[in-house]
Amino acid sequence: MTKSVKSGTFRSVCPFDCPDTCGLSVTMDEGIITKITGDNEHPVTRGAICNKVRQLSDRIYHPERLLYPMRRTGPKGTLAFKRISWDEAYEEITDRMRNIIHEHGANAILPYSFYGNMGVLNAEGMDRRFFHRLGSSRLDRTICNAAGAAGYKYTMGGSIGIDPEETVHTKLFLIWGCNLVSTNMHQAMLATEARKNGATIIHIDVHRNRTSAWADRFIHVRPGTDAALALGMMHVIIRDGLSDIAFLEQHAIGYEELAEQAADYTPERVADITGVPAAEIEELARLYGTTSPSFIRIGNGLQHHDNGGMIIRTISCLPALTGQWGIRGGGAMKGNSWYSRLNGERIERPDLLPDPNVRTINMNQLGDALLDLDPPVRMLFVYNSNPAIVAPDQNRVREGLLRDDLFTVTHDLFLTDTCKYSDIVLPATSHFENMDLYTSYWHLYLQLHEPIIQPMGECISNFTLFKQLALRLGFERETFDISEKQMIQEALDSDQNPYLAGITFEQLIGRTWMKAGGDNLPPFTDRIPTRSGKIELCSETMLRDGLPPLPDHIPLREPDKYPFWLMTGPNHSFINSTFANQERLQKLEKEPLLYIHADDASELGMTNGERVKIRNDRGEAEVILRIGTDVLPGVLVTQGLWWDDDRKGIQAVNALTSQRLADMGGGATFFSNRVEVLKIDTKDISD
Ligand SMILES: Nc1nc2c(c(=O)[nH]1)N[C@H]1C(S)=C(S)[C@@H](COP(=O)(O)OP(=O)(O)OC[C@H]3O[C@@H](n4cnc5c(=O)[nH]c(N)nc54)[C@H](O)[C@@H]3O)O[C@H]1N2
Ligand SMILES: Nc1nc2c(c(=O)[nH]1)N[C@H]1C(S)=C(S)[C@@H](COP(=O)(O)OP(=O)(O)OC[C@H]3O[C@@H](n4cnc5c(=O)[nH]c(N)nc54)[C@H](O)[C@@H]3O)O[C@H]1N2
Ligand code: SF4
Ligand SMILES: [Mo]
Repeated sequence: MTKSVKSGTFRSVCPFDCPDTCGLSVTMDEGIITKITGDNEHPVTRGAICNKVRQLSDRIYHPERLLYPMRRTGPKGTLAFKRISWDEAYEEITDRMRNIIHEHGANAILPYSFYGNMGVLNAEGMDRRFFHRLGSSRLDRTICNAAGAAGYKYTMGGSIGIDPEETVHTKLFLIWGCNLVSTNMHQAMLATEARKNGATIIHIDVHRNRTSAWADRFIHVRPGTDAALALGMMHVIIRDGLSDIAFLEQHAIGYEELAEQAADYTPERVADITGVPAAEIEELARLYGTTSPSFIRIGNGLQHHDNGGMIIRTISCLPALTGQWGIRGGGAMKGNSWYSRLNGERIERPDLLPDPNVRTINMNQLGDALLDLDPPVRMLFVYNSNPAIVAPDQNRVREGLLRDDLFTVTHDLFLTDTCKYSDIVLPATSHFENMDLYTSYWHLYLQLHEPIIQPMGECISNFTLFKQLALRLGFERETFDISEKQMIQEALDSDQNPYLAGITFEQLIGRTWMKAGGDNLPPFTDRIPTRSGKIELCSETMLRDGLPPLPDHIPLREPDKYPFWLMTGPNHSFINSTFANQERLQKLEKEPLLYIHADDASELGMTNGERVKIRNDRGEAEVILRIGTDVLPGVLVTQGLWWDDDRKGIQAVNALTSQRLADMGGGATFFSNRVEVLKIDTKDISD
């Protein structure tokens, strides 16, 4: 029975790429959404959601939402499109696909997607199955957490942390390279609850931001030096006899080697590297070494550096040193996707690949892939992503997108900057219009979503789009002509993951959410998924992978040509580039700001509120100066992935970032940038 003409309150799930994956409560009046709040009964959401999603109906009913397929009628990079029918769109796309495959081979086609919608069917379900069967080039989806996931895995074996609900018992929080007041608000709620019971919250960051204002203490660190800070803490903990030897003997390997390594990281040396005074390092280490349970929330900021994998690998060794795993509320968390991992093989069907050795393209190197690869990419199929804004080295990406012999299809809800470079633009439904299954990469609840409104205009879901394309290309009906329900059942049918035992489609329909591992997920099991089954403080696997086996500080690699380090992170009111076209949220963010230290600004003769240019060899962007002491001298921070369109030709920050990969996992290096700051009226003299 359709709910679309109903009035009342309905359950939904937040689909965005945010760890909190909230349960939503949606009020409808005759089929129209009138109010969105947090679900009071959801155990983690507990009625609270962020301002962005409280305003989500602005996005759903936005006058600029794409409602019909369109074909490009003018030059690439402009907004010249005309409406076409779905039949025309399908015919053109499938004809192109057949011709490209015939003339150049299927690997000339490249999908490009990320997590604009986190639902498994729409982000890693029918789409993946389709491209596997097509035989296109594969995309390595490394833009977010690849380096950190690899680094954490070397220590802990997988994306396993503690259940965040347990952190209400924590006594000491280290919020490390995570702006969680903006990016993981329910972790802030849980920590605030713990604080009422006496917990202390310490924020370690390069930027004194909203999270620092909420925390009890702030530790200001230089960019990319956190591995040294963690090693300095280990130095003090080991030196002062604060290690939990009994725990280490039972659950870890490599303690002696690590102790030898940490011996070199004296507080004085670490102070030189990090900018954190030696006395502060001593104090932090002793507090961490003597407080239990302690919990480290490891953020994504750290891994967007050249050395991000090693930083996270190093920090994730700390809880073992003081035996925190296994104590309620103790341990760490970088991500928790291990617990709710679905049957990916079954739904994505990599076995359908005609050539299992087909090339894989790292999504952080899209610019080079479009411009330099041989054989060239001839069709780019974008969905769930906005690469013209989010991918590094934007000018190279756009140069690639401008190629006359590249055919680009983009499926989205809006005419994004990427759409402007596309030959065919297809309208996507919002998640409210679809069935899907959601897992979180932070909490442990799986949530089923049933559609609550009718598709708008001629919008279709990713699931339907790729199913239709498959059927029109004559792919096997038994594999592609399936329902959403069937694919959800396949996803949940996993004997590989014991934490999903008892979680079925039928059970979820009745309850909406179910917790992976039930209510008693052990915070630490005797065997973790590393090679040794133990926490690997010294890692043979790393050695085999050509990496140093022990935690270490490895300096950033961006050449020293320009005077400042620039960090380009997300902001409070957008999710990546999603929401950046909504007026009310734009107004809250005002303009892209550049945080600079007062000494640097005065040396440059610049004043607060001045519009300035940041530039390097890759590109430039304009920002408004915010002078103070929120960043250290020599460091700059800007936040938010603003659209170019709305900024009258001023480039977005990824004009400045590099396609260079991080030390592990093929991760992105968005934060390891060197730039200079120029007055707008000053001629560039550095060329
Ligand atoms: N409001 C909002 N929420 C979001 C998103 C969003 O865009 N907006 N995006 C979502 C996504 S996809 C992700 S991946 C997460 C990201 O959210 P977080 O995990 O919070 O990661 P970032 O905000 O990228 O960076 C976190 C912090 O790292 C700091 N940082 C940068 N370099 C260093 C360093 O070298 N050392 C230290 N100690 N700190 C450093 C930055 O100043 C920043 O405060 O948030 C998700 N939630
Ligand atoms: N400089 C810099 N760059 C960054 C980052 C940074 O911190 N600094 N963060 C990086 C990180 S961590 C991430 S995760 C990436 C995120 O990069 P993306 O995943 O590309 O994120 P968004 O910009 O939110 O773009 C998602 C797009 O998907 C569309 N979409 C939403 N739902 C659907 C759907 O159901 N179907 C289809 N077809 N489309 C849909 C949205 O409208 C939106 O245009 O950006 C990265 N880029
Ligand atoms: S964006 Fe994050 S905090 Fe906001 S409603 Fe969605 S899941 Fe919750
Ligand atoms: Mo991300």
